Amino acid sequence: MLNCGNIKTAAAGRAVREIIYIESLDSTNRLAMELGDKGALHGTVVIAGSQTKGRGRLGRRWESPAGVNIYMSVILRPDLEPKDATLLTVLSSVASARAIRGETGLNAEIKWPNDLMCRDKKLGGILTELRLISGKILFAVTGIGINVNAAGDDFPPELSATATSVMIETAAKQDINKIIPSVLNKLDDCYNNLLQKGTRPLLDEWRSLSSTLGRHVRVTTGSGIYTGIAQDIDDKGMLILRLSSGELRKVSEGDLNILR
Ligand code: BT5
Repeated sequence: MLNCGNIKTAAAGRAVREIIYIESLDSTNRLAMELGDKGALHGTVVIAGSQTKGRGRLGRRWESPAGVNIYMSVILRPDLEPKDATLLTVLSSVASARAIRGETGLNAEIKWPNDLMCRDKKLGGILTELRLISGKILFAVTGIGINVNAAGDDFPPELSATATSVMIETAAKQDINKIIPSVLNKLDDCYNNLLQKGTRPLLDEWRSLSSTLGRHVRVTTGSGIYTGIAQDIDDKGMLILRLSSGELRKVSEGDLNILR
């Protein structure tokens, strides 16, 4: 059971302004966008015990069984250009992977652009949504889904080969009440570092947690499919691919499959 009092205490004194916990919700991102539109402050956090319409990218579904995982969205009001907004996904991925590593010892990795992984299986995902006004970011919502204590049969059969959880990987039940404040505190650290020191430390940390770099990958984007070696990410969070022709190509979005 989630203990909001403990989470608030553990995250106290940080950018976290308010934590809203709802037992069952359609989607924490949906509610956070609504609250953002009503003026909710930077650092407002929405957490649900389960989601009936958890969102992935491109209208996909995020499986959100009750009481076992983390479903959390944070409202941010960053001074960033929309073209740099991928950095918010980088931020949440790094904070989540570090929190999982720190609290559970599991070697969580990041697969570009938004996946948390372990042994090439999906442990979680990030969905960042923006509210733009006159070409500027009014606010952003970064949604974090982490499979913590889901058992194999909590996933639908079509995900059984690709999804995993911290409990499955460590063979031990984990304490969600410790992982949530750790993610929030690390998100706060990374955000402050980004403001004070720029993108470099964040991107270096992403590189050290990445399961993608150096691998032979296929990226399916809205404008084409590219195959090559994942060479690096740039200072906006775009993936730099070395194609077999030797040409370097940057991709800003897409689905990445690791080929070998
Ligand atoms: C994501 O989308 O990975 C972003 C997931 C973000 C979820 C959080 S939960 C809190 C917040 N509120 C929301 O409503 N959403 C955010 P994408 O890269 O498009 O991946 C979606 C795909 O992952 C699906 O099509 C499935 O194949 C797979 N999938 C769905 N649920 C999963 C789960 N629980 N674990 C692992 N894989 C899953």
